[in-house]
Amino acid sequence: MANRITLTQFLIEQQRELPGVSGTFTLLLNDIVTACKKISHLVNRGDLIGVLGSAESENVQGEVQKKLDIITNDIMVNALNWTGHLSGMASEEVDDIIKIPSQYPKGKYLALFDPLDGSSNIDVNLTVGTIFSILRCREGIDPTLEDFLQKGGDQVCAGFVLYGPSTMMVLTTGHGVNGFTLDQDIGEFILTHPNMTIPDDTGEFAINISNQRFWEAPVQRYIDECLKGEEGPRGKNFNMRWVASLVAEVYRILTRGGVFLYPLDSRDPSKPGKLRLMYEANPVGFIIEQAGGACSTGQERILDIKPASLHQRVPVILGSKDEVERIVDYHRQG
Ligand code: FBP
Repeated sequence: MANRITLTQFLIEQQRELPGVSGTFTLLLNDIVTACKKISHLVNRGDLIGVLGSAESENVQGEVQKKLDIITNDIMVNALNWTGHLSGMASEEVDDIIKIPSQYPKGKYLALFDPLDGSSNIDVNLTVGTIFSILRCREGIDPTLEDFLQKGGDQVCAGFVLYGPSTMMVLTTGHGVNGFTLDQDIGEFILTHPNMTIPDDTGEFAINISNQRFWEAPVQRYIDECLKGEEGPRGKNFNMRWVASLVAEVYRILTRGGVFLYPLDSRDPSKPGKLRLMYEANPVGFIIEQAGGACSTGQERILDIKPASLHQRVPVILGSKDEVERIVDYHRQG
């Protein structure tokens, strides 16, 4: 344990190696860390403090919100709006851009977040998380929607926090992927998983198979071949997992490889997928690529998409590069 470093020390040392860095970014990340520590505490206490269950209200996605969806959103907003590092925010739980109150200075970054990912799991005590994406912005302005609609490839930083058996943060600033475990005794995230990388090959897939009848032919073909195992064209057996928490699926893939699909399906043509581009697909896509994996819609690289709206949904296929490329190839073949 002796030489393990804290997240703050890691960031400061990483920033020292980068030209022209002011340190504001490290302060912004520390604000996000403080918010996630508060959320970790609340999630852990659950029914002891009455924060489980539904809030009887709907978000812009038309989903019934959990009490913790709203509470965690407020924690993120209140931890970030006064600091002077941001010009604006966007959240899965809020329809429009979240403006910085006029009494506070505005900074040179934008923060986009899913305050409680996997919220359908919160009442059944399974892993949930917070996902965030940081973009650059002209300093001191009131940002417009156009300022937010930047490609995922332009992200400055992306991360997620897992509230599971242990609380972990996974982070990239475009220089690889590192994992940190929250030491509850000292209240600090400690670097425990340096330079996380995803094996190119895998024998594990994750998809909600109950939607199979709605999938397109390329995904039907891919999953069918996996299920046929060593008797089939792949000549090897595959295992399946589905946690229904994107953060948990991505962390498993960062740890032991695998491929995750929430593909396009025919249920509702106005929704070309379930996951949201700006605060789910883009941040996990950046992390996956920085760890040597790939992230696609099946037709195009997620990080190349020019966003059209704040809560835009996209099909997501991510993980071990060889499998993602095989699925993309099946789409090309039609
Ligand atoms: P939210 O919980 O933030 O709405 O995220 C969506 C999500 O829960 C992902 O975390 C997960 O991968 C997926 O939806 C699960 O979908 P389904 O309920 O269809 O299995």
